[in-house]
Amino acid sequence: MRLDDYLTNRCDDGRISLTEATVMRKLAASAISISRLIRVSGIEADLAAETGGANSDGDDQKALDVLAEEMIIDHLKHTATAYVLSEEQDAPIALSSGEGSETTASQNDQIMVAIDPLDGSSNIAVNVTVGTIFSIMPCDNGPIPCRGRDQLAAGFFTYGPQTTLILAFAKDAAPQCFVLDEGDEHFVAMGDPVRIPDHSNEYAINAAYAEHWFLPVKSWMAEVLAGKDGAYGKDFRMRWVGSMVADAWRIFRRGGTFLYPGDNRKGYEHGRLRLVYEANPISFLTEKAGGQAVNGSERILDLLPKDLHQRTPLVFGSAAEVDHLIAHHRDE
Ligand code: AHM
Ligand code: MG
Repeated sequence: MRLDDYLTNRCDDGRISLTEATVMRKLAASAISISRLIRVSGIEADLAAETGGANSDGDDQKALDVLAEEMIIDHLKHTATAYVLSEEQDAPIALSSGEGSETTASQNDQIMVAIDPLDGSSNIAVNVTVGTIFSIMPCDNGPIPCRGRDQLAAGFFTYGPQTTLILAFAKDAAPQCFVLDEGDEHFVAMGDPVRIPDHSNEYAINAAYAEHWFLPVKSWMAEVLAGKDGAYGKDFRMRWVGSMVADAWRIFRRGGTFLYPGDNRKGYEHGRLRLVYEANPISFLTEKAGGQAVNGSERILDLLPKDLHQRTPLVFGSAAEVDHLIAHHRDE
């Protein structure tokens, strides 16, 4: 089934509003443009941008994450999106739905979209998967992000060997995966709704920071490394792409645990990932898929964002494996 029909069905059965369907169609259209841009000119454009380069016409070239953000904003103009919150911007971007709006949303229906336009963008120059993360939120009191549990929808695209999408709306029982197909014109549903297996023997963490970790993560890691003869009682494999979207896609397809904890490097006390742009949408999808997402001991979706760019430690994935990590935090 095409994404278009999938959204129409959800509108028809009242699960989502026309506003949400329209915004999702626009996000998909912008992802198709970003995917093409990366394939055609990704590496050259990004390298040129790093050196402040210009193209053959003498135009300044922009880094791909800025181009990706511009594409998304252009697509969301003339929808009921009142604000875009972007990881790349200090302040919310106000959009006026105004004339030519494709939905008839009243002021009350207006929504807000938070985006990480190109997650893992440093990986483009080495031809490794990157992606776009989005969160659709109500916009009742201006550009103030809601708790993760109150998101209307969330998902992410990956631009890798395949261009993919995983998506869930608030009233969905589980997320659905899509792949870009049919001459790169349409997203098509892949298989059944997503369910993350409760158990896994794969984890993802940047172990280069091990000496800086706080005690709960150190003691969890010691158990993991002890393998089947230790307290955990099983052997593990490690995977770390360095693009959270790529690690997350793998976990949604076959289970596993992802960790970007806080550590005692200056500025990393709360990890690296942003609550509004990264942790909330990933955690929304994770819980819909039967997994768990926490900052160590607290559920990510219960955290109240205090700052647009606030960071949070993030652990998500297979429910039983995340339980182990939570137990280490309680023990400390
Ligand atoms: P970004 O949004 O600036 O791309 O940063 C987020 C990325 C994640 O995709 C990835 O998991 C992490 O940063 C990698 O960080 P590190 O280089 O510290 O391992
Ligand atoms: Mg990111």
